[in-house]
Amino acid sequence: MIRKFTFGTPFNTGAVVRPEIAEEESASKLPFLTIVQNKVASRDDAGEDDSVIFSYRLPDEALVYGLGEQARGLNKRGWRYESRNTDNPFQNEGRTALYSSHNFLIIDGEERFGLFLDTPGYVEYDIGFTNYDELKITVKDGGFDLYLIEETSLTGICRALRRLTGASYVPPKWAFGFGMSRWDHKDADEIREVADRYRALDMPIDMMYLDIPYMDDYMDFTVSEERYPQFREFNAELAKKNIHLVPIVDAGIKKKEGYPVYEEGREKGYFCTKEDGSEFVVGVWPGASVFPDALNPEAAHWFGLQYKAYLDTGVEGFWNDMNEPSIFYTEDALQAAFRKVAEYEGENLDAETFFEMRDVMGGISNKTAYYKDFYHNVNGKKVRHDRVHNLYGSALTSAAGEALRELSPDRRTLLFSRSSMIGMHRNAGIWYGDNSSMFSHILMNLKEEMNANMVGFLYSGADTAGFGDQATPDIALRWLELGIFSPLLRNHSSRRLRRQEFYLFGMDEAFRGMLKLRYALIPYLYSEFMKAALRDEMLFQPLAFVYEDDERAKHIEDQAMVGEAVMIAPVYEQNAVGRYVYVPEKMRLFRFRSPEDYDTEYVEKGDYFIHVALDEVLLFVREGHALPFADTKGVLSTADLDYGKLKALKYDEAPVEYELYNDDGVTREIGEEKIRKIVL
Ligand code: MIG
Repeated sequence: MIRKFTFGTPFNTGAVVRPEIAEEESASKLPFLTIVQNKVASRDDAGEDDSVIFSYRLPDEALVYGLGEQARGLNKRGWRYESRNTDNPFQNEGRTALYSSHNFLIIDGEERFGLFLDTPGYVEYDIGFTNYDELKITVKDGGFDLYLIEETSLTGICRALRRLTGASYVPPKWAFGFGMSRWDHKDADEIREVADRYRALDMPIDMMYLDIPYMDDYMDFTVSEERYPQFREFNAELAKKNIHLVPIVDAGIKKKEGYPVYEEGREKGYFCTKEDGSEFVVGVWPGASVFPDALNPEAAHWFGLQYKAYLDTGVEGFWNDMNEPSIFYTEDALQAAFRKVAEYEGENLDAETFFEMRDVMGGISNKTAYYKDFYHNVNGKKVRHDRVHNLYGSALTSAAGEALRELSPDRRTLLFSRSSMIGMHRNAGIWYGDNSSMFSHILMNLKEEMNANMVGFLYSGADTAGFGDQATPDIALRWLELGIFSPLLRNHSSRRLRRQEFYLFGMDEAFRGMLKLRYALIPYLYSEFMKAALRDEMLFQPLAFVYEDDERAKHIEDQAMVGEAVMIAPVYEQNAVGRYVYVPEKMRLFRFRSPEDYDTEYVEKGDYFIHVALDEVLLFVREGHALPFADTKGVLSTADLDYGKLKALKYDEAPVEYELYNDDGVTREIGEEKIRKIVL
C-alpha cells in the first residue's frame, strides 16, 4: 500500500510515473511519523525557513535502510546524511553526502515502512546521530510529496517504490562486459595499444572509455582532431574488434565564440542565468563555462539531442560527469577572491589571518552558496537553483536518455551518470564517482551496489581498483573479484597515479582467470539483471532481504545475494588469506581461480573462516539452484559468448529449471516473452 501526503506546493521532479497507485491523504493523517515543525508555505511566498521536520522514535532493534549512494553502511543508524549533491573526491565515513540524492528510507523495526520524499531540495536525515533512538528528517524547502509505503517484505517495499517511479534502465548487453578507463589515456594510439594488449593476453574486454582529453579544448560534442584524427574510422576499427568507445560528457559548456553548441544555446536562452537574466559563468574543465538549463525541458531536450554528434560517428555509449553540477569557481567569486587576496599583500599575517587568506582560494570550489546565485527557467517561471539543486544532473541525464531513444529508436545505448536522483533510474545507470584504491573502498563498493539497487539503479558500479590513490597488484585483483559480479565493471583511475591496467601487475594469469570468470557469468548476470528490471526487483540484495527471519543475516553487511542463485563474500582486507563468512542456509561453495580451475565443497548453515587465496574468489550456490555458465575458451568479448554451449554451475546433480533471458543485446524491445525456461 502506498499513501501520499503533500506538503505545500511540490516541485514536479518527474520521479513518479504512476501517481494513481498511491492513495492521497491529508498530512494530518500521517501515520508513524510526528510532524514537529511545519513551516511550509506555498512556493510563491516561501521564505528562507520553509522547513518541515519529522520525527520517529527508533526502537532499539530497528534497522534503517536506504538513501542509495552514501559512503556508509546498509544500516544507516548512528549517523547523519544529507541530500545535497556535491563533487568531493574524498569518500569516507565522515561524509554526509556524495554526488546523488536518493530520498528513500526503510524502517525495519516493530513497525515496518518505506518512505520516499519526492523533493529536489535539501534534506537532512539525522538517523540516531543526535539521539540514538530518534530519526529526525528535515526537509528544508517545504513543498514536497511524502510517500509512505507499507508492504509485508523488505523487497516488497523496494518493489513498490519502483512501481511508483518506473522500471529501471536497461543497457546494451555489451555493457556487461569489462571496460578499461583512465583519465589520461592520451590519444587514439594509446587507446588502441591498451585494447590490443588486453586482446593479445586473452583478457576479455568490451569497452574503452574516453575521458576529457578526447575532446577539443574540453568542448562537449567535439573530438580533438589532433589526438583522434579520423575518429569515425577509429571507432569502426575498434568496433570490428568488438570494442565500444564510451566517451565522457561534462555538464559545463565552454563559453567560446564560434563554438556552435555555446552560440546556439545562448541564442535560445538555454543556459542558466543570474538573477538579472545575464549569463551565469563558472569555471570547470574548459575554463569559463555555462550550464545548460536542465530544468527547462526544452533546453534539456536540446542538450540531449547534441549527443547525435557522437552517435553519427558510431559511438553508442556515454558517461555523464560533473553534473552535480560541479563548480570550480564562479566568475563573480573568482573576481572577489582576487580582490580579497590583494588586500593581504604587505600585511604581517598572524596564523588566523594566514589561514583565512589561504582559504580564500582554497575554499573557492563547490560552495553551497553558489546555488543561490543562479536560476532556471521552469516553464516560464524563474526558479533559483538551490531549490532544485539535487535534480540538476538527473534531469540533464534523463533528457539525454530520452533524446537517445529518439535518435536511436532501435538500438539501446549505454548511459550512466555521476549525479542522480530517483527517477533517473529509468533512463540511465550510475557510477559512484571518485573512490580511492583503498581496501575499505572494496567493502564500500559492495554496500553501494545493494544500496543503489534498493532505489532502482540496477546498472551501477564503482571504479574498480580505485580512482584516487595508488593501486597495488593485490588491491586490483581483490577488487576485480568483487567487480566481476557488478553489472558495470570498469577499471578507472585518475591521472598522475600509477597505471592500473590489469596486465601491469605481473599476475596475468590471475587477472585473466577473473575476467574470464566474469564472462562465464554473463548469461546468468544478464538474465538476472533483465528479470530484475522487468519485475521491479533487485539484482544485488542484502542477506536480510532474502532471509528475513534470520537474526544473524540482518546484520551481515559484507556479503551480498546476487540474483536468485548466488551469494558472494568478497575479501576486502589486505594480506588476508581468507575471511569469515556467514552461511545462511546449506550452500555449495565454489572457490574459483578461473572458470575451469576451481574446487568446491558443501557448507552447512553457520559461521566459518574460509580460505581465499589472492587469486581466488568465493561463489556460493543456494540449495536447489543452478546458474548458466558460459564456455569462455576463445571468448574475448560479449559478442563471442556462445549460448549454444552453455554449461551450468549447480547445487547438486538434480535438474533445475532456470529462466534464461537472452536476446540480441541491443533491441529496445524487452519483455517477459524473451525468457526461456531451460533445464540445467
Ligand atoms: O574534476 O574527467 O569522477 O571519473 O576521470 C574531475 C576527469 C573530473 C571526475 C570523474 C572522474 C574523471 C574526472 N572527472
